[in-house]
Amino acid sequence: MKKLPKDFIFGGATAAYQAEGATKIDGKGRVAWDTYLEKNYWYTAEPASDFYHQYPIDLKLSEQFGINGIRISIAWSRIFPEGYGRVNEKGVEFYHKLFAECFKRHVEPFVTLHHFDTPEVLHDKGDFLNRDTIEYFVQYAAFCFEEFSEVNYWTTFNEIGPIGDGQYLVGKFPPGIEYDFSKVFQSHHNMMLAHAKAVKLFKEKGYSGEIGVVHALPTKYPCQLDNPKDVRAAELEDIIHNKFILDATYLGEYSKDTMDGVKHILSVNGGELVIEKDDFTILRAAKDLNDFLGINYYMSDWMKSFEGETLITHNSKGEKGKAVYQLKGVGQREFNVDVPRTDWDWMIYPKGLYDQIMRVKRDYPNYKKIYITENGLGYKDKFVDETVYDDARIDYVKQHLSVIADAIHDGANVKGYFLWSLMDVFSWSNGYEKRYGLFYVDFETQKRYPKKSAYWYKQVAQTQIID
Ligand code: BGP
Repeated sequence: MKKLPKDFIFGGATAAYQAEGATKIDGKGRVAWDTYLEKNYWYTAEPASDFYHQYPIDLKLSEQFGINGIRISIAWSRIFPEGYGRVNEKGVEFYHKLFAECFKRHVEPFVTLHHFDTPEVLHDKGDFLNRDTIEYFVQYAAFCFEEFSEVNYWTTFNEIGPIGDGQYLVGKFPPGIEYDFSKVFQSHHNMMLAHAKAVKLFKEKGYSGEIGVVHALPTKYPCQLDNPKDVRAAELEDIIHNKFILDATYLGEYSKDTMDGVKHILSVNGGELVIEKDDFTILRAAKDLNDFLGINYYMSDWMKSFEGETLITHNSKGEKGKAVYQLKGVGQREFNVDVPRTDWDWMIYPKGLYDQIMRVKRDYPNYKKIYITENGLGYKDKFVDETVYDDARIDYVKQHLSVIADAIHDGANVKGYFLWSLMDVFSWSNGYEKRYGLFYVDFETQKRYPKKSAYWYKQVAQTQIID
């Protein structure tokens, strides 16, 4: 029998833009996604899950289903419609009400300041490639720390890695630029500076509560362990997605291995990474101040050597086998390995989560604790009998909880798990068809229906027993 600790958090995760809807009311400013979805996709962020109005229902359900933590993000543009300057009081009021409801329902809010939704005004000026945005982010963070003193757990950013990748490599996030490695690393670097500055400020001002960052950490394996070229391909992929930002977070600089990899990738693909004089001083000042690391983990990848031009085909409609991912000077993802994958070509490999947790413990011993802040199965759920019999999701979550228990047993300090997603939300580049929730959302009526997984999760949360 596998069991998780008594004080373990069994949470559900959400993000403002994917859940709230209400993009045009109560003074909210535009974000780049508003325009980008209208132009490039077959859906928009309206109505999303109408969390802006339905949150009392979602939190009531959370309480009923034993969920004792929720990841929520604040929409920066609800507070500062132009990114800085004028404060929108209605936005402030909304989040106070939302947090109060969380506490009323005994669901601890873990609050993220930025979950992919930079205000459009700042995005248009280069987003985090423009260093001014770093300062505007810190001002926004400072405002939130002061205003929302009821919050106990703060996260600066959600997934600095996938933001850079989505915006400048895959090109499926606004502004939709493809294959620009120098922008990828620059965005990662600048966002890490913003994180470090916000953390330092939080600690210097002596706010109560904890602060950390959420990184997506997909594990990278070589296809053939005895092929040095495959091994190198996996190392380089790991630098792009994981090691660069982990180094920035916990070393306050980039290790020699990391920088060698970055230089190699930029020498092959062109461009540069600009690191200014004081940047490492800024990163170092925060490296030991992170109270926790959030790990989002969905998949692992198998890498093999590749000689050729970059080509990425994003599988946005869940047509299994459509994804192509090969990077010049880096390597190629091999999907044809003996591992199950989702319709969106995400390789399901729970052991990858164990390996990633143990890697953080081994390579970054100044980490204090870990929350698994996202994990879950994207699925084309079938709604029957007013529910979804989502055994595949139960199986997925069970396997991942099980390796978390193993990691704890082996000495890692993991304190909680947030299933993505609490209720169905839309997926950034895949729409409303890719569902993850414990609660099925009828997007027409906005009614919620607990799925089979919700009943299963409740039992695990109550007993801490996984199987
Ligand atoms: C993470 C994001 C979430 C969520 C999740 C699932 O990268 O933090 O916001 O979207 O992935 O991804 P997707 O919606 O692409 O399936």
